[in-house]
Amino acid sequence: ESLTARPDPRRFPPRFTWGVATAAYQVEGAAREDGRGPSIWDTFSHTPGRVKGGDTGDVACDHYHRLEADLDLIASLGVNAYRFSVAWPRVQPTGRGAVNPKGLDFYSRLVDGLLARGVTPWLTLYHWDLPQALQDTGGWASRDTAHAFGEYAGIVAAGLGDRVRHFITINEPWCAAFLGYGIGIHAPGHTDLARSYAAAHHLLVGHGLAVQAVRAHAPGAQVGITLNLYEGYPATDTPADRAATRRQDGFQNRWYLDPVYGRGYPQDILDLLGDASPHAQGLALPGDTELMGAPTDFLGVNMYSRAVVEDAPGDGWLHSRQVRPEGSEYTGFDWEVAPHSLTDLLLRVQRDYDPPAVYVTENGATYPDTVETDGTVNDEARTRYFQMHVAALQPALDGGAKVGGYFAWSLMDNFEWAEGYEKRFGIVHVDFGTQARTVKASGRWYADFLARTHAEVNA
Ligand code: GBH
Repeated sequence: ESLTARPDPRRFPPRFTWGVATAAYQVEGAAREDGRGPSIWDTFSHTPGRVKGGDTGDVACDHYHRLEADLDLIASLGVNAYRFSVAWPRVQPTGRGAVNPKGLDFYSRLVDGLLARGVTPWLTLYHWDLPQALQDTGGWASRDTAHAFGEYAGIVAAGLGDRVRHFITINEPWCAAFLGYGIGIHAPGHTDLARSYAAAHHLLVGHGLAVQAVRAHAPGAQVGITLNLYEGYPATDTPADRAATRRQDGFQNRWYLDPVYGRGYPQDILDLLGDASPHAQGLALPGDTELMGAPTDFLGVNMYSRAVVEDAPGDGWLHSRQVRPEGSEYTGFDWEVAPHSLTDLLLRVQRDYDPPAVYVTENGATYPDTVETDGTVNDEARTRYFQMHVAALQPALDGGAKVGGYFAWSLMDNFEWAEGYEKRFGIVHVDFGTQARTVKASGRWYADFLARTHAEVNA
């Protein structure tokens, strides 16, 4: 496939959403200020050995204290949307009960600051920072957490819904469930397959309850969920590898897409899971299929790479394995650069689920950046990554995918979860010693591209 494509700014629809994205724990810092309670990521990052270099989100990008300057930075890029997440433990320090007004006020100021600069806020309710008090009573493995999440969603929708018109319930339930409860590389760090499926189920139930709460407290707002999806390709064109790819797709993609679109869980994966399935564990209650399938206004898709899959009999319960194709380009996580798979993915999702709209809510790449002596960061590889993936939206739009927008991950370098500060995804460089922000070449390219988009549209 061609890795040289450049997007044509004139070919995007006039009202296309162009944004940048962040998440609360990754950028805010101020972990103990203004009444914020501890989250599972505070606990996890302060547990020795969990995060590379012992890094924590205590300070991160200090965004909490640099709000006005960061708002100016966002506006300077020329984006028309900003995706951020609300830290649940700022709003409800223990995940339940009374609202902490100072916590909600931070997001109110953020929203007002965006609107004053002509930038549309896209608010994610949950990007992994569960209040620790809720983990102490079982976390997402407990159904009570889903109900608490629904109440919290109602609080945020009531408090900000007069100005926020786009809500994302949950960011990447696969990561929260599988990385957090299945393989334990994310908070809360458990390693139990059955518990990861309990968590996934309650995340999806929580999503449904949050959709209902947003509908009730922010009438007319758009609400959806963000899934991390990987299009799958068989390593060889054999029935065994095709079947393995289908299993991988069921585990990674359909397990979430099917319930969100009202179909309940895919039967092939239920069969493979056996005792670990939500049904076998007695967790799927009457009405859950409808709840998880509560109608949404859009699907958020986070896409970074693709999956090339081979049959691997005896390898775990999925009997499949991802392979690393030779001759491909890779980013700093050793993820294959596969922009064509974004086109395939968007067309496939439209064909199979027919969402009313799809937004790429994250896409980006990590590379080891070099700061030049003049202070610039010439991140050519990241720039090309963005160019190719934005270009990959065009054939998807032409083929009928209802793509409404695109958000670059990330506005700025930040706390990259278990990788700490070593892996940089920003289009703006952050010096974590001085907190100086410097727009990278990729950021300058994005701003220039967006300026041409608007210029052509308004011509
Ligand atoms: C997204 O997750 C997140 O929403 C965002 O917060 C994050 O910063 C961004 O991607 C970049 O990672 O063992 O090779 O899988 C995507 C899933 C989960 C991918 C953690 C990287 C660890 C490295 N991410 N994972 S790997």
